[in-house]
Amino acid sequence: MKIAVVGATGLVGSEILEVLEEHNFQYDELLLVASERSVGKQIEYKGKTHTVIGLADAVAAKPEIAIFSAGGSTSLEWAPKFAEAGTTVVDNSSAWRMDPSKKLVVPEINAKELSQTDKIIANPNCSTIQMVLALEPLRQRYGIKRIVVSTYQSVTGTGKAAVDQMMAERAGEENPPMVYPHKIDMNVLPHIDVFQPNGYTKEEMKMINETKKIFSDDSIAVTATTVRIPTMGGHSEAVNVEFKEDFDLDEVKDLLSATPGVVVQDDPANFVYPMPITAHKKDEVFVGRLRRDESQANTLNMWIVADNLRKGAATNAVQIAAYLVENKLV
Ligand code: 2RA
Repeated sequence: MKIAVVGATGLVGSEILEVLEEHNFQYDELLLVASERSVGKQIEYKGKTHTVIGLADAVAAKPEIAIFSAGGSTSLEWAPKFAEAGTTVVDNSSAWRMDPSKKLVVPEINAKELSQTDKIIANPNCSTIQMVLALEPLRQRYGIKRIVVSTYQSVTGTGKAAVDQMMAERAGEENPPMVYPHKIDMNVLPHIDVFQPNGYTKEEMKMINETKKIFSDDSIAVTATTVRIPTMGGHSEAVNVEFKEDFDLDEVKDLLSATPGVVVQDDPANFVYPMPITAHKKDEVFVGRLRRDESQANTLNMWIVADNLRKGAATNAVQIAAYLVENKLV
């Protein structure tokens, strides 16, 4: 088993390496791949020095699996080349997510749909993954009519340069390089990714469209407001979900507690609720503040937090890769 990590020098790339090690993912050879400017760079990993190679060399090496986190344009150009060489690509970018011929996979929900013929598999957007994972057991039990979500997203979702902007502002540096159109430290930006003609941002449209695709249900109404906040540990989401049938709050807690990958943290009397600072570096999705929306029938309010670089990116991708291996799909 030869596995390639494409974009190995980025924030998500290094998280993928950590998760592969923590999950004890078995391989014979690991290829660390990056763009031309990082080729030749040495990376210490699991007591070994790896030299970063370029994309063409990685295609020629014919790995069984390539986990991509190198941005949409790299994926569009290179994922098909890997696929043609027989490699199965698990792609973290948005390039293939809404392509009807590609599967959009959260393993706990829809990995069963994967087959040997899926050579490019899309990893959903981070803010979508944590929401759908927490909603899935409730969807199965009560059916979902409508979701209203507002997010509070970590700067790590933008990448290292955004973390640098925030930390430079915090340190009081004059004129730090700006990734966002405004200051991010001590601020909140109701703006993630590019504004669309309908007034929503691309991030908001990803949450809307990807949710329907993962649940294979276009009848679910979804609306989203996505917001960047000056934090690093993970993304938080206030979710208001209207079910088709009425629910019992204790049953909701039991269903969520029994869901692999979901942890309920809901003890307001003792100030226990999910937070990015406690979700940081964890693979699970944390759910709390569970309460009935008293303004509308069959409607629940919940607070969902996950490390966006873990379940929102690296962990989900590594779980897809593990599923492919376990089920002999590569
Ligand atoms: C963000 N969803 O947080 C993005 C990263 N994929 O900006």
